[in-house]
Amino acid sequence: MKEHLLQIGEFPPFVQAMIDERYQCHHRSDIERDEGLRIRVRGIITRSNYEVPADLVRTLPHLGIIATCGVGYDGIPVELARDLGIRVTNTPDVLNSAVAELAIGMMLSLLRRLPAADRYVRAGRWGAVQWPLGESLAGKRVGMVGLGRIGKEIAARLEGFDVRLAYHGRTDQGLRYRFQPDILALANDSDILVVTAPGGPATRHLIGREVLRALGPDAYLVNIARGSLVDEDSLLEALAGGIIAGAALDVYENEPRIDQRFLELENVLLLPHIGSATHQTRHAMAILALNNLEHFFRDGSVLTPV
Ligand code: 8YV
Repeated sequence: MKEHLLQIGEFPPFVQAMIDERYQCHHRSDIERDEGLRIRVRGIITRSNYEVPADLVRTLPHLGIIATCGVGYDGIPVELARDLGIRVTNTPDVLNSAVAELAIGMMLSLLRRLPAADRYVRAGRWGAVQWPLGESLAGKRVGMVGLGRIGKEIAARLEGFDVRLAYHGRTDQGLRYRFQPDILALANDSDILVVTAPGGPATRHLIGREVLRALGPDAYLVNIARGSLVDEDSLLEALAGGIIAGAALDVYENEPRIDQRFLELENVLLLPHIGSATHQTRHAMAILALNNLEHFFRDGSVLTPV
């Protein structure tokens, strides 16, 4: 007999097939129609870019585990889950490379204006209009805002690009990269500021008007973490007003209905939250999430608790 799960969010077809092979999945609309289903739900499977509402969790009397595909859990009521004895699991590490690779691609796309160069060729402008020079990544000062698992993977890859690395975070980790306890000082001393810190109330709008002004008119912002870390009104003002040179965003305060003002700007690269979006990575994340569920239903244990 398959365990019943509440599924929040859409999964790639191959992942959905893996889930359906093992579990009987219901969506929120199903359990709102049928109270009998509500009491049968013992687990939630979700993705880290979806929210698991606290009021929903409270209505599932036999819920024992919330398993997310993703490393972030800022959309999950973790404290409530803890109070109710509900395990919460994520999928750390298996997505580090994919996210780090994308961050490097975002930086190169910004500095060499790769999307605009592609459009220039496709528009038949090559030969008619000279393509403007870009910026080298080599020699740049890169400031990492947060140096956790993913930040360290980005930094390790950047070492091959002959950049100067520094980082801001809660503590000095004693690494070979310079620690900067003051985020304004880090921004002031960076050509590229890369945001990799976790989302949540503690980091909301960490990147605001002051940090952007400290970053300066020849510098760039890259956000591969969570939209909540950046005050988007300040960012939009900085991009439109030349306060910073440009930005590359994979995450936004409101996904997928992002602030339409971004679409009017040429100096921002807009990606649709694809940090972990590779076949290999999503497969590994699904396996880990399913292994968490399997362990829990077998003996109450989990592999990667948050
Ligand atoms: C997930 C994310 O990787 O991992 C995270 O925290 O930001 C998300 O991109 C994605 O939703 C796959 O489940």
